[in-house]
Amino acid sequence: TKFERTFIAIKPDGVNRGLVGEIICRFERKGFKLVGIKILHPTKAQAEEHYADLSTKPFFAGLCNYFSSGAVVAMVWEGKGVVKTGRTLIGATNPAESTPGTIRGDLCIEVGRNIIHGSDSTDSAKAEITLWFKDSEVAEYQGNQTWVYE
Ligand code: YYY
Ligand code: MG
Repeated sequence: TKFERTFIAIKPDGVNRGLVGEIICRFERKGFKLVGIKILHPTKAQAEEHYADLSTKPFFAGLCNYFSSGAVVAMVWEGKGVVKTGRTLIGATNPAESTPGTIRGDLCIEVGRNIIHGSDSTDSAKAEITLWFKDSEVAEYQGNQTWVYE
């Protein structure tokens, strides 16, 4: 495809708080294209694999318990600069420091309940999309790109 992709997951607190539509809306209205979406309840092992880079951190066990504690909405979003701009839409890791106007800045309070995950680089995006999605679960379609891009 022409544009890069990122992996976005609405964590169990975001799903249980009914913030799925709100979060999708922010990516959609920006102009990014949703090319993969599903809801699933991750196993502890899936959470540990997803967050493997953080396995030495003191919060790792709590993080994996939280991530596997309920349903997660896993998504693939596509667009120019979507990895970096997606992180900007999400806001800083600690919601106490996330700017108002960002997803975390507007919708949550604690770092351990920060409602959303987004890939932090194009390399991690590729790895995370592969971890959570089969090729057949990602759709190609035209979308509104002739109106979003010059
Ligand atoms: O990519 P991002 O989610 O913004 O932060 P990471 O540094 O990758 O950490 C992943 C996840 O771990 C974070 O969203 C919340 C949790 N966490 C935590 O509970 N306590 C910390 N001090 C740092 C991160
Ligand atoms: Mg991260």
